[in-house]
Amino acid sequence: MQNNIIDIEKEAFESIEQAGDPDQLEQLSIKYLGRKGVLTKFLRNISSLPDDERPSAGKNANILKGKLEAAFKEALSKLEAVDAAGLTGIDVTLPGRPAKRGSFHPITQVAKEISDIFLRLGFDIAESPEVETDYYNFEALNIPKYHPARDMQDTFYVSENIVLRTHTSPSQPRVMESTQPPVRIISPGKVFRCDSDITHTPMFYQIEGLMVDKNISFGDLKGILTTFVHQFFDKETSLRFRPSFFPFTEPSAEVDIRCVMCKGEGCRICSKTGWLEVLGSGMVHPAVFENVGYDTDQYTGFAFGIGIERMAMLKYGIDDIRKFYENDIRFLGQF
Ligand code: 2NL
Repeated sequence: MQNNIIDIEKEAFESIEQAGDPDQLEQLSIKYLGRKGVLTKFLRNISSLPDDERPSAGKNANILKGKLEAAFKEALSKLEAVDAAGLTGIDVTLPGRPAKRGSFHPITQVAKEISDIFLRLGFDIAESPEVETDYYNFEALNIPKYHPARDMQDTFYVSENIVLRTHTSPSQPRVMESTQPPVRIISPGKVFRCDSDITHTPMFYQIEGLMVDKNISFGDLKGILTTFVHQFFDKETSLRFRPSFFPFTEPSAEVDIRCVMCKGEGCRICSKTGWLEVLGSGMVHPAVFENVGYDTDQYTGFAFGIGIERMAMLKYGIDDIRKFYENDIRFLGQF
């Protein structure tokens, strides 16, 4: 009998502690103290106990009755206070919802990744204005007036002699004018061309590179760009150097990699050729060196240009360049 009253007390206090609202408390109060309640029944049964147990059982049961009445009162006022604070139904011990963290734009991430590869190879970063003179954007790079690359359809003209730069190359003659070789720089940044479809946006990002010194050969160009492709994609990526033409390099070469989608089988992405063009490059044209005052008998160099969106599209299998600039958080949040 003694044990029984202790069990009732333990169970009752546990239930009171767990009660989440005044209704639950009311039910518990009926369960223990009501006319047919656990404690009431216990008191009623005392008369059937042996003589020597009756006094202490009655006393203990009455003490418990008092304790429970006080406990119900206290629990009810606590719940009402929570209610008054508008916190009903909120478990304040639950961990908070984590705040959403931002992330770098995929183009920023890829630009940094490409820059880091060249920084590790000893290149420095050179920046220059997005609004550029005709001279640095075209003339210095051996693109004369009336060259097709100057076509009004490609270039945004600010005035007759001022353009939005169509490549980041202008930072390179700017550096060469004021520095003697050796020169080893990359120029990342925004460029602008009047063009818009699934592979072109009027603003896009480029990283150009330039290396000038005595005895720089086409072998150095191949070595640096092969290292770059192996670090950016992976060491197993095959590549080829395909003859091409740019006004500012001679000879010129475009770099293709084995198609990342079909591994060379031929698919829609690589137009069934098994190869994907990733960048343009070449040995700097002597006319460019003459424009900046470099001695073409002493110095040679190579240069290259990488489209950042194109690299990001190939790396992540994205088929439409415009996705980068629609600012859809469901797309951007995946990187
Ligand atoms: C491409 C091609 C290229 C260069 C950029 C360059 C810069 C100087 C001198 C010579 Cl100062 N060349 N830059 C050279 C070859 C190709 O870019 O398709 N880019 C996305």
